[in-house]
Amino acid sequence: MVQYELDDGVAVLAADNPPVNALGAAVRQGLRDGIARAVADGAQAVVIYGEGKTWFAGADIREFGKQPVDPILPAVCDQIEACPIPVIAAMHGTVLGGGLEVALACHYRLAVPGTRLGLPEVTLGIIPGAGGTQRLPRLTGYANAIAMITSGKPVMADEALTMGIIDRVEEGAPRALGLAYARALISEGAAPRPVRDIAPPEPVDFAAAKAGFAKAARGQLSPVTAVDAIAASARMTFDDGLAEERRLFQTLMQTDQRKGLIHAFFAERQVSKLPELEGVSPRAFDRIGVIGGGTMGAGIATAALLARLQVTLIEQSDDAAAAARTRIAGNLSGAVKRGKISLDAYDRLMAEALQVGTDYDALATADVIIEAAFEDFAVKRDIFTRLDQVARPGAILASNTSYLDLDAIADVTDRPKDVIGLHFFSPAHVMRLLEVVVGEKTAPDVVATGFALAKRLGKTAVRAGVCDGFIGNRILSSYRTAADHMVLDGASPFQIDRVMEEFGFAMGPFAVADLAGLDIGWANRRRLAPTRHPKERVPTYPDRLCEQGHFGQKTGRGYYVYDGRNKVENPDVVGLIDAERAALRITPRAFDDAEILRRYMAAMVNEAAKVVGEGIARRSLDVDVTLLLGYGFPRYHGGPMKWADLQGLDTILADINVFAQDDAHFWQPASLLEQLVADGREFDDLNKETGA
Ligand code: T1G
Repeated sequence: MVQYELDDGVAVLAADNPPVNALGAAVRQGLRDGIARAVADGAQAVVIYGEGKTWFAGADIREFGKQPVDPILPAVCDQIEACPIPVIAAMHGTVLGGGLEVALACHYRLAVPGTRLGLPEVTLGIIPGAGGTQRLPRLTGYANAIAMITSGKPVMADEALTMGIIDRVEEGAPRALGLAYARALISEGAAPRPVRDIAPPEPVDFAAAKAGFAKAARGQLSPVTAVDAIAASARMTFDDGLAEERRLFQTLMQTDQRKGLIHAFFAERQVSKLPELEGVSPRAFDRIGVIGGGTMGAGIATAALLARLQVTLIEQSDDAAAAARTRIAGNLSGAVKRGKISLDAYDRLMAEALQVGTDYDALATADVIIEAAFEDFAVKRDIFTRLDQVARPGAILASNTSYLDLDAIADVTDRPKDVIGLHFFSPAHVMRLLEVVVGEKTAPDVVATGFALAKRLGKTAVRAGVCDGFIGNRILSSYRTAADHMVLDGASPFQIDRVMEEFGFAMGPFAVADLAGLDIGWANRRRLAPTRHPKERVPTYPDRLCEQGHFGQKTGRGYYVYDGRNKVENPDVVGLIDAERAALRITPRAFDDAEILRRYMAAMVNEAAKVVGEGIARRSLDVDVTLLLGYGFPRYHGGPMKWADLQGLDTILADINVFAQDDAHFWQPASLLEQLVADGREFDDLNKETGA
């Protein structure tokens, strides 16, 4: 994994551990042996570089939680730094985590343009554990070091040069550049330059920095702990600082947050890998059709344009078509502001790649047509009937429905095998999640095309089966119902929001409802009313709020009253709730925060288990990724099913059985949950069984 070669007095260590040169045990041993051999061979310098697409992209995450194998990375870094001859890091690709720490232990650092350098450990629930918190500040100062380590965000090579992290940015092959740099250093008689010898910079107000991150972290430990480790470098000797960093690193390694974040890392990479799609080729697609230019349609069109696809958007009238074009222009200019595209690209996309009109015939050459019209079956039936007439044979007909029966929509056409659900999340050109809803008759290559399109759009695709609300919205309606029940029985919606925000959500369920628009929930309640089970408890006070024209943020009033970015609890809500309780003869009782969290999460996990048990989601990691990317589930909990595993499924089931004593209709334990508890297994075992 690390090839050794002596090139005219310069030892060259070539790391070759695809796909990302992760610093697994064999690579660490290769570095250790390579450095020792270079010294033994009397080399004048050492060049380290990575074969393949990148320099070391960090420690091998798959080794986390397992018995460490020597040499551990800090020891390798110390050995490199103590090497009596200059060691040069010649970098390209993604220099991340332990990979950057190895570079910081080297004496001279060069990178090719476009290289990204960062310490993303906090995004995995840990901190740099091989000297990053001690060496980086010595090179770039505390402000830069704190910013890089607590955000986990990489910097580009030219920025790293300006920040003093690296010495050179040069075009060329890393090996050749490294050798040239080594020869120049040898000719200058340059000596090793251990970073540990640099005095720590002027301290900053670490306490203030820490306080700032605590709020933003919403309960995540790693960014805050990272400040503690960095601060140690200001008051301790280098070796004591290293030891303190290691102590804090080990502490975080033991946390559930680390397990949750590592699970999220691998789940996001696994979720779009479906055994059923192995060997299935997607259909070609370059021309995308979009039906409907409202918020969702315009967002979908924008996502396609940003992916350099040709887009034809159809609206019902010229005015509506013009409004759609304006919305898309607004989305794209936002992308210009964020530096995602240039102004030239903006002009080209608006002028050449986008067609907007009212004539369905313009869709005759489209490869994939995505319907994003009003969430009403009759509307969708008419659209799919027309699409069936105009779309070319082999074109894929997709619906962005978020609730409706995709099989019923497909059966409107003579080509149900070409029909699929592509459920985007608002704003569709920003949100990463895409539920790929597979109908009973959807052909495998149509599914494969759905996943390929998602990848092209930069989305993370999750396969979902057909049921009311698919994966995400079905689970949402369950934990929302549990919240509504608690309000009817005595809890305050504002208390519930606070508890879920303390759990790590950016917003509690009632604030989210205000953001999404209370009219959406209202329409959904009306849609479901005719088929509602008599034992279902559905509050009516939200309908009262809507009848008064209060739809949340968009009307300035909902559960909260909004004044710009400020919001305060809407006192009218309390009155409406009291009135409903009185009408239902409910004597309200107190709910403590712990019970609110247990009920809310039990409802989420129980419904998630039903969704996996019924095969609507293939694996529990599919549910986790859906809730993480589409519903703001706190990433450091790993997703509801990972969280449940870490809590212990038996405790969740026990809670559900207790809650069922009051309401056996709502609290019906999922048979999958009961089975796993009986077998002493957990949701993650299911992932493993599918090779995840
Ligand atoms: N360890 C193990 N496997 C890894 C890995 C890693 N560090 N990085 C990527 N992979 C796998 C990944 O699961 C996937 O596998 C394949 O490589 C391609 O990845 C002491 C302890 C480098 C930017 O956090 O951010 O160092 O799915 O699909 O989009 O302080 O991977 O094909 O089977 O993501 O081109 C710090 C994590 C570790 C970097 C490439 N390092 N990786 O992105 O490909 S902690 C990181 C990434 C640490 C020290 C501490 C990205 C990437 P599979 P991919 P990509």
